[in-house]
Amino acid sequence: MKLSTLQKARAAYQPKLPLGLRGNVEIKLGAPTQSVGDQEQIKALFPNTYGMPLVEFVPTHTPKSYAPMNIGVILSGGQAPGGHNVICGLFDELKKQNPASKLYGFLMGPGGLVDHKYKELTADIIDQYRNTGGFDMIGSGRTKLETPEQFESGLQIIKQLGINALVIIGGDDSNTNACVLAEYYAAKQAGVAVIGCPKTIDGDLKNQQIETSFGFDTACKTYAEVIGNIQRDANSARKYWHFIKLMGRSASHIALECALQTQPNICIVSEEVEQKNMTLDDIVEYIAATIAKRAAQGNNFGTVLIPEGLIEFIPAIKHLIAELNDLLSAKTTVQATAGMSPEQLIEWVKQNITPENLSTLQSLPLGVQKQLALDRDPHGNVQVSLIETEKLLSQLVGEKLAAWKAQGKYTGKFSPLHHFFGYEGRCAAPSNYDADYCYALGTSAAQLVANGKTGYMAIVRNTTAPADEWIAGGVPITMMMNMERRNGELKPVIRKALVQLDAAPFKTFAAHRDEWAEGTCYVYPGPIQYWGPAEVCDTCTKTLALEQEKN
Ligand code: FBP
Repeated sequence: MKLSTLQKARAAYQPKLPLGLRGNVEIKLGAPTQSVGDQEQIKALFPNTYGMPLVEFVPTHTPKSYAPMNIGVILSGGQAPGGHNVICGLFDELKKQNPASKLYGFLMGPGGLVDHKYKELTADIIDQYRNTGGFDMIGSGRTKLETPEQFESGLQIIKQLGINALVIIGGDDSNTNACVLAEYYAAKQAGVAVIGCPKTIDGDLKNQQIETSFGFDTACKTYAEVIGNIQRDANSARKYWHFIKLMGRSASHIALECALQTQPNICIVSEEVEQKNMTLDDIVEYIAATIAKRAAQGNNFGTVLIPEGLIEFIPAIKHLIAELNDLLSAKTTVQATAGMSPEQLIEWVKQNITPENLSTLQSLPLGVQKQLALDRDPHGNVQVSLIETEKLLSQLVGEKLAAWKAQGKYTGKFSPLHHFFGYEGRCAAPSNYDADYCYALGTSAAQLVANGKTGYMAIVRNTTAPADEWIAGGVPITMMMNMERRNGELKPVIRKALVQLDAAPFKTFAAHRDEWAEGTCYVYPGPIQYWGPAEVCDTCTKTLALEQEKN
């Protein structure tokens, strides 16, 4: 692999570790835990991994000896900056504990475990990926680990390679599955631990214990840089309205963080749309009204940030999707629609949903109808990254402005341009924050394994303080679970963290948005910096800073 000059220089960066993970490490156990909801049901489903205590790693003068052990690592789901550093931290700690230990990477996601595709990760491989973006060291995938057949197939290769623990680096769904796997192996006394790591650019895997999921920091800074560049262009040429969709499958954390960093004219927050019971037309009206107000001041340009998951939060569309999910996952539907073409299937769907949902479906362009009715990812989610909400909104806004023009209510000029930022940021070279955070997560994961833990997620807290003061440890995955309806069935899942409308990040945005809408208050954050003053290079996201301020 040919490295760029920047990559070579960046490879030499030594991620900062919390004091608690630097030298000899001791484990401190907290009180027993409870799940965030549905305690009795979660306890019954996870008898071997429920109620375990929180774990913290603290420095000690007493050296400890570690027997050699083998760990298997899996990258699961969408790429997020810093994944390679989790593996590097895991590798370095494992070898530090005992140089005879081995790290195996399962290839292309959880499927690699099931299909026995793996490679041993040696120092020469690891060294090529230090502080790099991407998941290409071992690849990632979205195979869902959920059946006993998959677990048993995994166990065969685990036994063959003498693996003591699996570390699964993933989002909420993957960590839920990691917990199911941990429970399965624990119940069987299979002698293999399962540890999770909180990954996703979406920022929605966070709670009392997890401050943020890794990758959110770098992805948002990357998008904010480009949004800033677009805003500067818009403010220079003064002729385009830019409709910018931002990734984030469900929650609007990325859009909100980018808004806090760049101060656009408009940012839609899905969670607010849902809370205010807004229709698609309400959103269109709000955007069009802002465009008209700016036009009245001679400003026929601006920026609109749109969260990727918006469509699923518009209450009428949400009801429609809920009915479609139940309908499409029912065994009777699978039998009745076997062998149908997509066109036949969509017709069948239209004949089998309630009149109310049918009229919502038919109010949408055909392409969006197909997306909602047909395409699902392996976890049963609508593939929102494929729905062109930015174009849908700008088309509807254009129609509304044209109608207002005909009525003499609007005299501006509306020239929209469209962007979708998602894949551009998911593999960016990690910011110092993500490089450090991920390396510490990997180190923590190795410590959890060394201390005989299973069913835990590696965590690092207090990350708004200097890295020395970060607190590393583990949280039982069952602690983050509740029961939710998925594909027509109640399932134990990690509770997804949506944008809280009463929390500081949204409140800060809401306090300023009217000023940003009519004025031109753009901020141009510029590119991520790796070398220079700490206030430029080592800052966290505004979301995290604002959330932690309250504590
Ligand atoms: P994860 O939750 O697996 O981290 O993935 C998140 C994400 O990046 C979303 O923002 C986006 O909707 C989705 O992945 C896109 O999926 P794919 O990579 O399969 O196109």
